Amino acid sequence: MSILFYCNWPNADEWLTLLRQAMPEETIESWPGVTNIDAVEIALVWATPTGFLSKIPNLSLILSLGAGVDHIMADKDIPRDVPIARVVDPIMADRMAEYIAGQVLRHHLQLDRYRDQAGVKTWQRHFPRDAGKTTTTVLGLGSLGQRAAEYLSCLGFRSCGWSRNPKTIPGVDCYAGEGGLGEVLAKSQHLICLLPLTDDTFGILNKSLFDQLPEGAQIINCARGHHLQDDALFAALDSGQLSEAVLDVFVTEPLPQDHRFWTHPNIVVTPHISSLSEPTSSAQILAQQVADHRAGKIPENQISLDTGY
Ligand code: OXD
Repeated sequence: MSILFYCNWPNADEWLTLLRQAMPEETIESWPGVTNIDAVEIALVWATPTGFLSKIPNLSLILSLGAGVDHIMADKDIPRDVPIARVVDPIMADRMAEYIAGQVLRHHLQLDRYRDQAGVKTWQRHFPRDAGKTTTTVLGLGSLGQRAAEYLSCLGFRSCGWSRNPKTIPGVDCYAGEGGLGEVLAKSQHLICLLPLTDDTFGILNKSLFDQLPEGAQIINCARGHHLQDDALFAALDSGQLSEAVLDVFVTEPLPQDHRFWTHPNIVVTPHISSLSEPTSSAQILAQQVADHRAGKIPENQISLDTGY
């Protein structure tokens, strides 16, 4: 019985080598070089085409190569009885937290302003708001969101977090549900989106949400491009309701050359690097999930088909 590996990332060969090293007893074949589809029991995947997984007759486990599973859930034909799990890698959580802390601090300390001033040899000081009087809010308190909120708390910000269901995280003020969202938005100078992409969160970064933030807030989207309504963002930036948007994820990646995001003075574009997967450690985590499944145990970080995360 074999494992199918489906991945179109530029470093797919490196992943395959590391996965084979992490589970030498398994036969891992990379699509399209699979010799016998009937023998495939486990699929390690990223962004398979619609209907692909449902054509594997003896599939008993689907593992996402990344933290997100929206690339699997988007396929309405996925076999409903096959468990799906995702990689939760502490290294990725640290990378995400560092990226977010960096973007919040750059904005908070007005570092871009000094870079521009240096360009015209201007010596002018701007006093930052105290971190302790500045609220940062992470929407989505999964493993990545929780780590980011903890980091911001360690940096001295008033760190808040919001999730659908109540959570408790030391050092973080946690809000939940519809009511909690309005309450926390009203005080968030920095709003970070790390929500899973589901029917409920599609387009959540919209006019109504931006209007509830304090004027001049910064938003950071490290979740998925579909969380954001582009026209609402441009309007909020142009009116000053938002001072800056940091975007690391896009509906189309790479971001097309002619996209307006590239040229807006208050949008920072990065190429989906906020939490790059680390194949060395992720291969070990995937190998453990495979071993658990082979031993008849529920693999860690299984997702629910009902909630989509
Ligand atoms: C992921 C991602 O989901 O890189 O892992 O976006």
